Amino acid sequence: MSGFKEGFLWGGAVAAHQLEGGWKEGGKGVSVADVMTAGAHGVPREITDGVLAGKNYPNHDAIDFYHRYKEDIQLFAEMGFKCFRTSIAWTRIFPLGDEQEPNEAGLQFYDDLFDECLKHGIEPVITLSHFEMPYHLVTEYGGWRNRRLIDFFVRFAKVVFTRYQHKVKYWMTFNEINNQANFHEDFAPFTNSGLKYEPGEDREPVMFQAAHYELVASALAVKAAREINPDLLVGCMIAMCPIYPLSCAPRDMMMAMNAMHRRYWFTDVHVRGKYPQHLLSYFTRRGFELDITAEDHKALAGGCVDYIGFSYYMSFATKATDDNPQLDYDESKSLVSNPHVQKSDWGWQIDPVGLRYSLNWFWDHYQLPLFIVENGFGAIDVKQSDGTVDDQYRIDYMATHIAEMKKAVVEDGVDLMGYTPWGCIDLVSAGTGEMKKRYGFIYVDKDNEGNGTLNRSRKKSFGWYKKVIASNGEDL
Ligand code: BGP
Repeated sequence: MSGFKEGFLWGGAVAAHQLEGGWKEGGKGVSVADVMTAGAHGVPREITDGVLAGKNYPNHDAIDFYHRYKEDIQLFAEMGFKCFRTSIAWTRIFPLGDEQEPNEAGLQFYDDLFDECLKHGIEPVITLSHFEMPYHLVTEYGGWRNRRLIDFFVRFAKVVFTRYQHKVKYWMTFNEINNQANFHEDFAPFTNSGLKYEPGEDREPVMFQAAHYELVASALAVKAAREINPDLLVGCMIAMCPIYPLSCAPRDMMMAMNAMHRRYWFTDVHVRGKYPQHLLSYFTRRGFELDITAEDHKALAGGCVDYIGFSYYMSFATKATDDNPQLDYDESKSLVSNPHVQKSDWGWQIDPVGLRYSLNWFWDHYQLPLFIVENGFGAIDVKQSDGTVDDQYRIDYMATHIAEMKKAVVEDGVDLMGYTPWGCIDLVSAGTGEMKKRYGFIYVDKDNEGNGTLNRSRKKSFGWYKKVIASNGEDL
């Protein structure tokens, strides 16, 4: 093959809660994203108990895509997007999460949005759950620590598969499901599973239990999609940060392998429909008694995904230490800085070769089509008086990543479906809640405090990406 295949899905990616706003419009309920305050550089977001007066919740209004989506899709079309990845806010369809009947106004919003995309020849690529589950499911049920969530999620999935089956072909179940492997931080497990840990609670088995219920729900959703319409393709979505050994010392190599096991076992379950033995052995060694039934095993085996969607921003590195004789990976303690790569302002290690490595790693392990559904460079952009932004650093980041992606396809033979850079229009950062950590080709006039006209303008990268798409990745 000389380049990317015909029909390669060039586009951009966002998530409902990070751009829609309209948090109370059209009957929408409160999601977990609506109870997270804005953070700042080095200051984590706070997860509050409900929505409290006087706090700044940036997702409530975000960039007002809810009202401005036609203008934004017009700009995506101008860049030549073939697809647009977004999520359906669960709380627009089931405001509380546990109702029997969906909210028609919410369903209508996504009908209109998808129609608008299709009008421009842009194919919607949809994530079912992207850090925005109904908050009511947290307060009433304890989030995904409760088995009952499986039914609520599958009901939601069936409703939207049925409704949009002729408008949306590509789906993903849970965004970056493996982030919650970092159970020592509050943010990742809360956004993924709605888990609020009790003080002193042994967090690790709680995380594994919640992840198990999510994986069963995902598998049942995949099965339901096939029954509703066999043309639908449902993938998983994994946050990929390949973990390198800091040195070639054998114990560092082993540590890195264990780390990959512990961060990426989720993919095994999604793709192969069963748990890897190393994890079952770990459960036994640690004495974890999880609620995993024979029915669950059957469900997992019956709902293997059609493709692997993944995000790629950076690589990690790890090393063995004397105080860790079993070489167990703990994401809050086991990572070290890689001296061979640069870092972004937020400390994210910039490693284009790691993308080629990741594509090969997934392909070797699973032989399923791959889809890069997030990649990009979060930076502080400076808007010039004419509204433009000279974001050459973003172009450099993406050009080097696309060049490595091309090597994986052309030289290594990886089957890649498409590429949707993250935050194709500036939006609220998930990790920090800031507006000033920007990823877009399109600048949105809004600051961290919520001030600004919300006007959209084209950055330098806008014209660059348009050229990349027009040349099918040849002109970088
Ligand atoms: C991924 C999430 C996105 C997005 C992106 C960038 O983890 O799927 O929702 O936000 O990372 O992260 P951040 O916004 O923290 O810079």
